[in-house]
Amino acid sequence: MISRRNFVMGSGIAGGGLLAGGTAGARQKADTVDSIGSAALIQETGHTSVVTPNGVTLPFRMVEGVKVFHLIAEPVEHEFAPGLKGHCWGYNGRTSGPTIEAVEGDRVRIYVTNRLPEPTTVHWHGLILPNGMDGVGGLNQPYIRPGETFRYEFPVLYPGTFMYHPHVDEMTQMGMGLMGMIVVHERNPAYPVDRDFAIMLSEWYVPIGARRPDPREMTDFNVLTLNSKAFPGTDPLVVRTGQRVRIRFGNLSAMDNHPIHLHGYSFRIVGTDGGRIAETAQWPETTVLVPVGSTRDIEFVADAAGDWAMHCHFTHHIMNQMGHEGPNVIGLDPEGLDDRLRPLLPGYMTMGQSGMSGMGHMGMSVPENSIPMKGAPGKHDYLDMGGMFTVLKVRDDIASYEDPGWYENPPGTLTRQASSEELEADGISL
Ligand SMILES: [Cu+2]
Repeated sequence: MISRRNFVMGSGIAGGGLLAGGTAGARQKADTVDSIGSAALIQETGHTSVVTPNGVTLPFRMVEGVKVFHLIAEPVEHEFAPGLKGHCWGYNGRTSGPTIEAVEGDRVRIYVTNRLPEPTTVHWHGLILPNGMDGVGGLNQPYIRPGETFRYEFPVLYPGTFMYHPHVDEMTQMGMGLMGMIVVHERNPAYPVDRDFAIMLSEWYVPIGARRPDPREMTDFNVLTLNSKAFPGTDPLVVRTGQRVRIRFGNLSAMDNHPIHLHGYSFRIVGTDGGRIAETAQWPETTVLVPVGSTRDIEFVADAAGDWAMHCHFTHHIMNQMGHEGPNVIGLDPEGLDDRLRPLLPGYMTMGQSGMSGMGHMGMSVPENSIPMKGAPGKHDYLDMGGMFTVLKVRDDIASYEDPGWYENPPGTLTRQASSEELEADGISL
């Protein structure tokens, strides 16, 4: 059997190309994708195109059997969530950058243009490729200096979930938003799904009132994002009941692993950036830990309708720009204190003495361009979370993947306040 390495070195392998193939298996066209690239890909393999919530797929052009892509690294204006905009860096006008989709056995050529104020490169994280295409500035190649365009070309040999990011001044460039996902589909899908999502996890420090993320921060990240969006800026994941679902997570945070918890389901962790996990080695989970510099794929059948939360389980990662300074006032009786402080600080109000809930929605004024602890109105009450939070919306008989609104709970399946008769009947005295 040919080794992986030899396979790469002898890579005059079939340059991908458009195989004949009907559209029978084409289930869905991603709404955000350039029609040339995505339609060709779906036609070629019969697979479901990847959906990047809040994001897009990078279009490509077929040139003599090679898929040609163009990435442009450049400063971008980015909205993390309503209320918070930032001066970031990204690819092709956005952070996270567009998702690159290819098919096992393709040959890809990726042009990278540098419109940043400093040198960059691109590393294709997890792909098995010739050493000179690996993108580590200084080690594998000269820097791509401002204004220059480099040309990378290699075969994509294995299916899976990978990432791309700079490998020059990594701390600054990733801290400013330069990163994206790479999805390589199987040529003959052995594990077909109906809905296939790609989500990049990352973390930022945006000082309150500032617009430029500070990439020097080491610990106190205050904007935690899914595809560079913090809740309530995150798009929901919309799925029809009964569909097979894959969610691909990548993590290019500076310092934090993220335990991503999905409500309502038991899923299997089926892949890493090293490849598919053998079925005998998969086990059921409800939380998947996505370490920095890794990808994890999960799969499940969406057999339970509802609005299911999906979020990082670090509680500080479902907050936004909450300050961590100042005394702990939980349990404090503020009577008298506010009266004494108001002559000095007009409008002063001690906050947080009964916990932090409520700080997002009591209409307090916040500094311009900031989202301290902000959530969003939910169906039943205020949803006081931010950061790495989104909703998996599973619905019967939906005709599109537009946000279907809030879930209507069937009669008798919604928690409510207990009546005194019920409490008495069950022997509970208050
Ligand atoms: Cu986290």
